[in-house]
Parts: sequence; C-alpha cells; structure tokens
Amino acid sequence: MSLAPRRLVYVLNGPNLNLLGKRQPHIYGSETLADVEASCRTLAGELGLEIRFHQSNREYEIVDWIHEARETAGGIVINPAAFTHTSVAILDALNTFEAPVIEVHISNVHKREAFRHHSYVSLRADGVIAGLGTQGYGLALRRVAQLIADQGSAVAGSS
Ligand code: CA2
Repeated sequence: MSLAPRRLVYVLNGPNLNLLGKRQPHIYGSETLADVEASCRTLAGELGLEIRFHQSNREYEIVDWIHEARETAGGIVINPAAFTHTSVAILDALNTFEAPVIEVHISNVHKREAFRHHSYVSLRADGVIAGLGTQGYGLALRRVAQLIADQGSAVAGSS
C-alpha cells in the first residue's frame, strides 16, 4: 500500500447551512454556502488539495460521507451545525477516521446559548475554529494542508 499522504479533503456541512447568506446575516454573515464552496475550491487548488464539498440536513448522510472519507481522504473539515451539540453518531463515525479533523463554526458558539457550548465533535477534532465567520473554512483547510505536509515529511524521514 502507498504511504503517500492523501490530498483529498472532505468539507462537510450540517443542517440549515444551505440557508447561509439568506437568513440571519447578523449571526452568519452574507456569504452563501456556494460562495464558501467557491473560495474553498480556489484555496484548495493553491494548496494542492482536492475537495469534496457537501451539505445535508440528514444526520445519516453526514455519517455516510465520513465513512466514504475513511477510504479516500487525508482530512475532514466539518461544520456539523446543530448536530455538533447532539450527535453521538457523527462523533462515532469521526472516531473511525484516522486522518486530521478540523471542526469549524462560523459564529462564536461560546458567546451564544449554553446548549451551544458543548460539542460532541470536539471530543475527536484535532482543532476547532469558532467565531471567525466563513473565513474559518479557509483557515481549517490551511491547517489540514499543513498536517498532510507534516505527515509526508515524517514518512519521507522514516524511509
Ligand atoms: O456557527 C456555526 O457555524 C454553527 O455551527 C451554525 C449552526 C448552529 O446550530 C451551531 O450552534 C453553530 C446553525 C446553522 C444554521 O445556519 C443558518 C444559516 C443561515 C440562516 C439560518 C441558519
């Protein structure tokens, strides 16, 4: 089996994020999810990554994409949205994924209602970004690219 690091990154988005830029701009800003996807694609190209960008309102679809990522991807960037605070299923799926996971929240969840302060996903995430707006997605991709590069150097150093 090849030890070359995988350069495919899944960018996963949970429920209601399809409404980004269309409602509650005071909380989530005015960029749409299509805008976020476009800027992630541009940045991924610059970083030498390929991305699969998905959004779903259904928990099982997110679990299925994580299972898919186990076979193909070198990292996951995930904004689980409300599932952050409820989903043991998404946590369990992420716990089977062996490469970097970065959790992103557009808003600063710690400045909001108490129920948003707890994240199941943070029990697995290698890093968490909150409150940096949609810019957080790009920063998360940069971090995954760095971790993939570090992994490549470690593999080269050990051969
Ligand atoms: O800040 C974030 O990114 C959140 O993950 C967004 C979730 C919320 O449940 C989390 O606590 C924090 C909500 C996503 C809903 O997105 C909308 C976007 C525009 C309009 C309405 C909902």
